[in-house]
Amino acid sequence: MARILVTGGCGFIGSHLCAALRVQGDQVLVLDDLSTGTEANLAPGATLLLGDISDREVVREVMSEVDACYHLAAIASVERGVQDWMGTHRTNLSATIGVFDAARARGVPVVYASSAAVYGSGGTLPLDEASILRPLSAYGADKLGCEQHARVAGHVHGVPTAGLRFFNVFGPRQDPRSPYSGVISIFCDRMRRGEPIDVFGDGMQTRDFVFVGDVVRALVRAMRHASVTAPVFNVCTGRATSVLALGAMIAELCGGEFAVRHRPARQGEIRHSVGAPEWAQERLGLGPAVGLRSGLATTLSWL
Ligand code: NAD
Ligand code: UD2
Repeated sequence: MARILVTGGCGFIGSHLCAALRVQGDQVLVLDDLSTGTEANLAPGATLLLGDISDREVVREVMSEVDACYHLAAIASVERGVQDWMGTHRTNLSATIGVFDAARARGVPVVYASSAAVYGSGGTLPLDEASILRPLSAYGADKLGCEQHARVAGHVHGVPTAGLRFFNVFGPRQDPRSPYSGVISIFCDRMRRGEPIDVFGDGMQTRDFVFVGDVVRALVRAMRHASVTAPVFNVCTGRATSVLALGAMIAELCGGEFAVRHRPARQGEIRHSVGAPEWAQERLGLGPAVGLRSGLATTLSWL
């Protein structure tokens, strides 16, 4: 049984990860400030320490009690980075450096959440781990900063890390009520209530939607690959879906019509995003990803 720290363990992805770690018999300590997560998400048997990842003393103290760390706490929204550039930077990059710094005292391995947002635009699709990195948003730039500081953590301080570039993650427990939440949770919630959906821009932008169960499998496997060489892995499906096609698929599963209100395109928005999953699937020993339709059906049945 290992003692594991999960920052952001009361959030969407973190709560699923904590549940999986408990099932495999690990002792789980969650550090979360409940800014977007909820205590109701805390996995049975996990312990919650209410605190801010920017508080270096707190992070140092909890890191001294564990064998490994998953660092997922962040302000997980491109849009919030547009509204509050410095504030999101403090949580998304500075606090991550604090996590690596705390890990170096005992060489605690850290698996952390990066994002497809590091690729930005201009790369050849599908994006693989060697593709050009040109983030368009503060959120993407900070996630790229996390990857670069992970290399420093390994090279200078001997901290083993692995970064996972999640593409667009969806599934149960993604909060549909936050305007900053993922598009799938918002569309599912709206259509369930018979309300129109808002589509930013023309709706022909594409995303690679990956089910949360696949993300958890990648996280669990990635801990074995944490290394001072600071590897990064795509977590994606290789399938691109436009926002309008997504709306149509959810409407079909809900058995109804759907009404669209077009809104101006978001600032800092990426037009097309689809990843190449092969290298990560092979290295991490992962099976094929859950299909979008099947993942959507699971998500709708949770709502
Ligand atoms: P989430 O908002 O549901 O979870 C984040 C958790 O971190 C929440 O429980 C929140 O309360 C906590 N948190 C935020 N700031 C904190 C702070 N200063 N101190 C302590 N706790 C804090 O988001 P999520 O979708 O589960 O995202 C998890 C990670 O995965 C994030 O790093 C995010 O950037 C990354 N990611 C998510 C997606 C996605 O599609 N959901 C895609 C790429 C990367
Ligand atoms: C980015 C990252 C993703 C993750 C996420 C933060 C990319 C490609 N993806 O996701 O990896 O880090 O940020 O958790 O960088 N949309 C609508 N109507 C809505 C809501 C969204 O049209 O009501 C559109 C939106 O304009 C975008 C798409 O849906 O084109 C997906 O939006 P999102 O907010 O779910 O995620 P995105 O792509 O910004």
